[in-house]
Amino acid sequence: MAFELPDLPYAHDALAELGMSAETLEYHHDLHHNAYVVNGNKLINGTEWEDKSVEDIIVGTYDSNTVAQNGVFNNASQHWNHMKFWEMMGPKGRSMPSELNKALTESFGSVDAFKDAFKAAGAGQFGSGWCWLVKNSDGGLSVTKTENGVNPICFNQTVLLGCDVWEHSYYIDFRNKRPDYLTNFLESLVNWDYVAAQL
Ligand code: MN3
Repeated sequence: MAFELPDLPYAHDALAELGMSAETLEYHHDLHHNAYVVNGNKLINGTEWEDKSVEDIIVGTYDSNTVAQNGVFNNASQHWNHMKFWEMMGPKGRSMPSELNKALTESFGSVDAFKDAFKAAGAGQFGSGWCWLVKNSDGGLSVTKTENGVNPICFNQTVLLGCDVWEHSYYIDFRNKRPDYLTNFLESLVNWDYVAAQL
């Protein structure tokens, strides 16, 4: 299926007072995400992938033998990553549902320990990529990080939360301070109701 750029689930300026400016969302959603949609459609048009779901394209084109993924994978995976990323943030829902608090405490010892692990994964990703909270096939939760556009569905994991640590995600608002961006993401931007719903 042709990729389509979804509207943001909130106004471009809805997160500004929470630490993500309208300018960041104009660049990140309207330009960067849109480029993955446009370029992905050019690459899948007329191929075996043009009628497949974005998830099938991601799993079907991921190459576990290389860091340098192919163009179809990179654009499809980044399209998926960004669709989820917009949903994972919001102007409301900043208190954590009790079932998520319980699940995080069971897997990490405490919510603070989860947050420390998530921030360390994001800050420790060398170059562009993502950090994630995932559910494994055994039901346990883990924090992971991936290079560039790779995402956890390549590894049969369910995504609960992800944070884009490409420079385009934070340089307007936080300049080079990626750790501050990650702290603000967890403390002010995450829509914990969405995260809990993925459990
Ligand atoms: Mn991005």
